[in-house]
Amino acid sequence: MNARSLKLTLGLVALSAFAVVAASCGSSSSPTSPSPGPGGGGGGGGTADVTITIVRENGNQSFSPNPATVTAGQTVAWRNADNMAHDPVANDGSFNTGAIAPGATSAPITMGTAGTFGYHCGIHPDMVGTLNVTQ
Ligand SMILES: [Cu+2]
Repeated sequence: MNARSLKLTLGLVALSAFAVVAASCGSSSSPTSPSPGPGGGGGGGGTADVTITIVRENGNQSFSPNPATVTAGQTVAWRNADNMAHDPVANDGSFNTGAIAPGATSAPITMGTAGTFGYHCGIHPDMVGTLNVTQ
């Protein structure tokens, strides 16, 4: 190997090393790794403390469990097990998941205030549930 081809080889190595760095930079912009909240105690993993399943449009049997119970400060999400979109929204407007596609789970919603919250589906108002937030 003469000096010229050695230089060329080194240049290629440097180039491919740069490509690897660039590629790993690109992929690291994907979702940030979830960090467990302070105080420990379950949860973590980016999921809610309590997940309520949307079964189907069926009056007060539309959500499971119903009523659901969560401690103030914890998070709740709704998982849509039905084959149509649903939109859990508090009767008092304090929360609204937005429409949840079939098979999808809403973003976790933090329940900051203790109380009993009735909610319904914004798309199918006959779908009703209750969420008890304890102190
Ligand atoms: Cu609905």
